[in-house]
Amino acid sequence: MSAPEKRKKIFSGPCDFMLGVADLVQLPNVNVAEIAFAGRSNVGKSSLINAVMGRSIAHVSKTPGRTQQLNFFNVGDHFCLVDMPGYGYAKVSKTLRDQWDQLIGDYLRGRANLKIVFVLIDARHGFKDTDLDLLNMLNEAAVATRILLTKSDDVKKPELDRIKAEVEHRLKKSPASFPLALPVSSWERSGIEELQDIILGLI
Ligand SMILES: Nc1nc2c(ncn2[C@@H]2O[C@H](COP(=O)(O)OP(=O)(O)O)[C@@H](O)[C@H]2O)c(=O)[nH]1
Ligand SMILES: [Mg+2]
Repeated sequence: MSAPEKRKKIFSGPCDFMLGVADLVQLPNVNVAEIAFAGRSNVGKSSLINAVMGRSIAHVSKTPGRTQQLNFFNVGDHFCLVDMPGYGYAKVSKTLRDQWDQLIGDYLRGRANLKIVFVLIDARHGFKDTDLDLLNMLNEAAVATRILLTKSDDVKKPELDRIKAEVEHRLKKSPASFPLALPVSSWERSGIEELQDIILGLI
């Protein structure tokens, strides 16, 4: 099967919501590869997941910081897509932040089939402290990580190049992370096929 055929088969095939998990005891048993997406609230995670899957599966929210659960989707029994709860929203209480740390920490340590966590970073701003906290957790758990620079349509090329270089420089301190960041735009659908191919290479 050619690469475009394979892409079409998997990313246009069935994609079913399995469950939302707020507590680790509820984690499903998954026999296929697990592919997760994480990022600050409002970074464009839902839009990107929808662009990758070519349909609306993740809720594009105007009120960030609310979903505190891991959402599992079964993509045609080929892989399991995990939408991780957003973080870094200023108005969230310390209790909720602690819950997030606990849930994500336990999740990252406990998943044998977790192939990669894509960490979404706003191409207009680069890393924030909370992103670096997550990178540290991913390193400690030795989970493969790859940075996606979202909303790249909204930054001029020289600025995008500058932020990308800055992010990649910081990644030298993150051995679990792939050294290059991939710019994406859900609005212009740029970088989406590359991202699909990365996923196909892991499942
Ligand atoms: N310029 C631009 N804006 C985007 C893009 N993707 C999402 N957004 C906007 O960013 C905001 C947050 O998007 P959403 O997908 O809900 O982010 P989430 O909170 O991370 O799930 C919304 O206003 C989107 O319209 C993109 O590719 N380019
Ligand atoms: Mg969202």
